[in-house]
Amino acid sequence: MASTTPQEPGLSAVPSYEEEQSQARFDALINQDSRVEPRDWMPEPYRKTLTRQVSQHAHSEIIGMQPEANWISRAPSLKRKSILMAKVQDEAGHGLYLYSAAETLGTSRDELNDQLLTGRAKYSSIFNYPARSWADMGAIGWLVDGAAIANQVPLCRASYGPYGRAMVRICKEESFHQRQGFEILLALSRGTAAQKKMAQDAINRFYEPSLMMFGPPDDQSPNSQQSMAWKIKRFSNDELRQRFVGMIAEQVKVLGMTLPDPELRFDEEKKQWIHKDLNWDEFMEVIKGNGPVNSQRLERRREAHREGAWVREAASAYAAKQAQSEVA
Ligand code: FAQ
Repeated sequence: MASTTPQEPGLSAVPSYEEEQSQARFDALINQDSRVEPRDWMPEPYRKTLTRQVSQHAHSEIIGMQPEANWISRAPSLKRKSILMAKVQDEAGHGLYLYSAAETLGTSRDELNDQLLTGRAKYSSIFNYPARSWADMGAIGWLVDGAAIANQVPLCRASYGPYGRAMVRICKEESFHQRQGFEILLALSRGTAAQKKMAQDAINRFYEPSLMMFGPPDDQSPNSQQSMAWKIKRFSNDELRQRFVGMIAEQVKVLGMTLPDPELRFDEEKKQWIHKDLNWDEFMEVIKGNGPVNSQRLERRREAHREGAWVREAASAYAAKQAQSEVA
């Protein structure tokens, strides 16, 4: 049976008997669609790519709280305010499950957090765009959480157990988030001319960045092929993007709004949705840190981390006291 893992350059060309056996056990788990658990041997490149993806995902959830948290105090009613607060809290919870999953791969949460705060880690490009109006809360829920679900439902079957299991709960909550976003837009679409305009403007601004959440086109995605061979990813970036655009092309009709994409159509022959070319130069700039609000997002995160120092100190002091009283 072919190995799921290519030989790393620089590693000894002749693996030992034990190494071969470990790789064979790992390959069997992957090929049988079983799960790899933290106790199992895994090739270092598998551990590395999972740590990369899961921690980037965790950072996205945490940074992703900011655009919406910014609107809690300006929500148009008490009901909208409490729903938005619950959603933002959910995102914090998702970040925590994902950091825990990443920690099972051997990198501490402190180290992962440090990578984020020092700008060494990526997080989703989408959160580097500002949320300018209340309608953006609708567009974020409908388009951003919608794209997140389309991307993440297949991740519930990811080969790494702790990641797949975390995704099950996350997807359930994201699905509620998407509905609340759609419902905000639906209410605006039935409102005054100014409210309709605000909703359309939000859709126009979030359409393209939400399609970019799926990552670069397949022929420019260095990680996809190997991640699919390891059954971390189950579909390619373009496959998921097309699936998502097809879903929203139908849903937008219910809103009586339009997507800002004159080229959007279903190709009967190829049986797939075609959308306009996306601005990948802009995407590359955003993931390099030069998006509209990258520096603002990171600065806010650093500030929140500084402000939270006393909580971490108090929690450590309490844990130390508890440990002492258990010894006594
Ligand atoms: N933004 O080779 P690929 C949410 C990077 S949902 C920034 O294709 P891969 C919920 C990529 O990391 C959002 N960077 O990479 C929410 C790689 O860089 P590296 C988070 C991106 O991993 C909603 C390089 O480009 N969801 O937060 C992006 O095979 C509302 C080459 O790309 C997840 O993270 C991007 N959009 O595929 C919260 C889902 N795309 O590391 C609050 C899990 C690519 O080599 C409010 N992740 N890059 O230096 C995944 O499924 C994958 O990691 C992809 C990228 C599909 C994102």
